[in-house]
Amino acid sequence: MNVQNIMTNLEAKHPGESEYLQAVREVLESIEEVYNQHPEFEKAKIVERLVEPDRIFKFRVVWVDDKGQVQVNLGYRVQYNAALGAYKGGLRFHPKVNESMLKFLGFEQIFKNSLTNLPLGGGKGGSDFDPVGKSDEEIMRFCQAFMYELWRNIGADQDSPAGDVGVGGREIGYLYGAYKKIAREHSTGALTGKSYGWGGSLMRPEATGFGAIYYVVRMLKEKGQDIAGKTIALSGFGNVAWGAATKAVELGAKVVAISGPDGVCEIPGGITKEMIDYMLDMRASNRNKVEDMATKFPGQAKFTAGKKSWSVKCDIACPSAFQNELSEADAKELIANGVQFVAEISNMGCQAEAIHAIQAAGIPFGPGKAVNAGGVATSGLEIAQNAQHYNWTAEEVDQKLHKIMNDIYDMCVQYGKQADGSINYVKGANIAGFMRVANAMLAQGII
Ligand code: 2IT
Repeated sequence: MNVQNIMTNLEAKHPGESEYLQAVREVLESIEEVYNQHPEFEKAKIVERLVEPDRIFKFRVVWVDDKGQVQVNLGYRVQYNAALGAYKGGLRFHPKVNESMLKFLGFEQIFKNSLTNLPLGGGKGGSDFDPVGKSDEEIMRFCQAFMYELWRNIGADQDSPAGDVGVGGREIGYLYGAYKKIAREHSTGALTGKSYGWGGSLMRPEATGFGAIYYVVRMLKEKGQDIAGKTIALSGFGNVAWGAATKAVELGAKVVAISGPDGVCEIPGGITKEMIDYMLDMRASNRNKVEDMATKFPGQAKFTAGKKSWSVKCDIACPSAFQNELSEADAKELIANGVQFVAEISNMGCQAEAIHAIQAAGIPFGPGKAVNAGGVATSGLEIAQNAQHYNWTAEEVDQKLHKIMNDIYDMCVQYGKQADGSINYVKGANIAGFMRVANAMLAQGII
């Protein structure tokens, strides 16, 4: 494989799909050396097959808003690769959703799901529907309209969506209700992130954030450090930041920043349990304003409009909101302020130049597809419970999640250890994730 040739080809075939091209380039650059040691991969054109999704469904979603007006959105499901199992990955509802974004997310999902060591293929979907300012009824009607189209293409052994940005427990409830009504099947594994009591797994809401902190703890341990007493800057205030804050505080760390599209909330004394609980209300309100935290807790949280979390001095920076949210300039500001570790909890949270700057400064950098894999891993555990018609306790699920994150960490070290003893976690995650998929594709023939 010659990465530049492949990229030139893809750029010509998919012009303007910047997020997709960025995600593919990062993986190919990481695996190039190993790939070229395996002529059987080249012969079977593994990379050329991997970079194109198996198929993409694109559909119109029509619904009626509270004023009685007809609204038209676009819906998508990218079924990327099923070498390891049925397609698995979240749904994103956000006005900027387009094919490039979902292809990047689906592509990342293949390797992330591979890292979990569970039988999960890679997929992603969503809509350009904007949940901000929508009523509960509007969200329900949109979810039902979205499922009118999607239901035929999902199922526990076919494709199992879950949440992502803009899709949480409430949306999964409406989507699953609609799915059951149309498909006439109580097939619980067709969607994950369901609530406990009707097929949901305990710990799934916490899993992405908890898993990320388990991974960060290992990154620190590698350097002989402990998370207790460390300051952490998170971004966003959604499900991922909520879970990470909960676990970080439990382990004695201090979360000093969260953010929103409107700006940053600095919390010099560290986030409290009451503030973490309030993050859930902020998300449920659909206002998408982090300023609400400072209004509710005036003495503890200070809001600054237009600023990001990366302007706040911290030991550990964890992007946990959206792709490319941390730029090269942000990375340089963090480094100047003494950041010691950076771990992406959002998918592709850092721009490529930011990662290069962080790594060049000798700061350990954990990539999203490894750090945030606890979410989809626990979705895999939810499907396993659904197949057994059984529920595990929170302790059982957490124990399994913790082991999966430790195993992912170990794999990243195994494949990412450099000659000078440092660990390139990006390389480690990409190679470890890729090898399992490539070997499965080889074994299953030219399809
Ligand atoms: O990015 C992700 O891994 C998710 N949004 C979770 C996917 C899942 O199927 O649980």
